[in-house]
Amino acid sequence: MTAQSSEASFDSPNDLFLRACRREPVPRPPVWMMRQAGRYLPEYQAVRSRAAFLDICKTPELACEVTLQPLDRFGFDAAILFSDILIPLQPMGLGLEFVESVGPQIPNPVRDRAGVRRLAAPDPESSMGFVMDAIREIRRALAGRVPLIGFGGAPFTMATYAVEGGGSKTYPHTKGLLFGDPEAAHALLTTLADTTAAYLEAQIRAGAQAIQMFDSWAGILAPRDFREFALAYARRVIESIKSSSAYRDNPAPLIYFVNGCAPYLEDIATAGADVVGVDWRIDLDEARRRLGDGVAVQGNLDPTCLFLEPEPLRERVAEVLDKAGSAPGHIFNLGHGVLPMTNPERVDVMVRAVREQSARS
Ligand code: 1CP
Repeated sequence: MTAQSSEASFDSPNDLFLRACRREPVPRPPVWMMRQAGRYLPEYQAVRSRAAFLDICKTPELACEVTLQPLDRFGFDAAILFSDILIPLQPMGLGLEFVESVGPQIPNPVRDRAGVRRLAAPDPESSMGFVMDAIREIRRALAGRVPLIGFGGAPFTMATYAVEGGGSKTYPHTKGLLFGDPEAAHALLTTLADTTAAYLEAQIRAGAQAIQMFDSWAGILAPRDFREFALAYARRVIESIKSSSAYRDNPAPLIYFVNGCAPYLEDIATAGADVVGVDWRIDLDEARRRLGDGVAVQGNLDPTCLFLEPEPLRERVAEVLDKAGSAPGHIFNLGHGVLPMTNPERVDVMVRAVREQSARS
């Protein structure tokens, strides 16, 4: 187990990530990786062979153990809570199962107004207290080593699962609802936004030091539909969090990640987030130009670059750093989650390359 960062000690906590989120100058860009705990790691598979996925999420000691695994192995500059964006769908009354080699299944999808009216607005502490317990447990275990990121799904991405009943490639039911009954769609998105805001505020109160909102599937929308059905509700969540007492006590930076963000960057800059997560389909110099200097950026190596041999992989890392430029406010990450078939040794190559190349420049 290698690559522990020299900053990551008890006497000098590593706050590079939080400083970069706030666009303060840092000696090198911090690095972490979306889905950094999970199936590509043999030590995660070992825990999974003893416990079902949802049981790991619901058992704070196990969630804590797998959250720390990638930090111990690679020395990332931030930890991310081990959980799933779909957790709130269960207390909302939609049900949630993870079926082996199929993926998430939502047994009671919502496809009409009556279904939207039946949705519960769960109290996060009483219905998802295990998430807040996991956050407190992870903060204790980290003891200041690196900051902890909490997260949730953005309302539109949550709606795709609530309406389709699982993952999808074409989203026929979701688009059917948006275009066929926009009023019902807006009611659903409002409920999801308010549930998400309360849930993320509870995470901040429990000790999450930054929050990432994943809009993994908003990239399927035409620009006007993105503004109406995705951005408006991401903004509603962000405004609610920023006016909460949890945020006043602990102003955790907010990251808004849209997979396939390139068509909408000017709009995304107005969401109110402190950091914008950028996928790999656009270069970071262009993304930064279009976002303006009011936000930091996070990204954006193509996750399949981790299948390359070490030397071409290092070149790809250098390219991302070069496009990000030297202005403050860049957090190195992949452009989407690490893929399950990734060789962990390549992740180590990537992390070392970020450190070495930024030391050179
Ligand atoms: O069998 C298993 O071990 C389950 C696989 C798995 C894991 C490890 C799922 C099912 N979720 C997770 C954890 C998870 N999910 C994390 C924590 C991992 C980490 O430490 O980094 C996070 C941040 C998520 C977030 C998540 N879940 C997103 C947003 C991120 C993204 O990749 O866009 C999404 C879309 C989900 C839904 C989901 N959960 C699991 C799967 C396989 C999926 C995708 C389903 C689909 O194809 O739509």
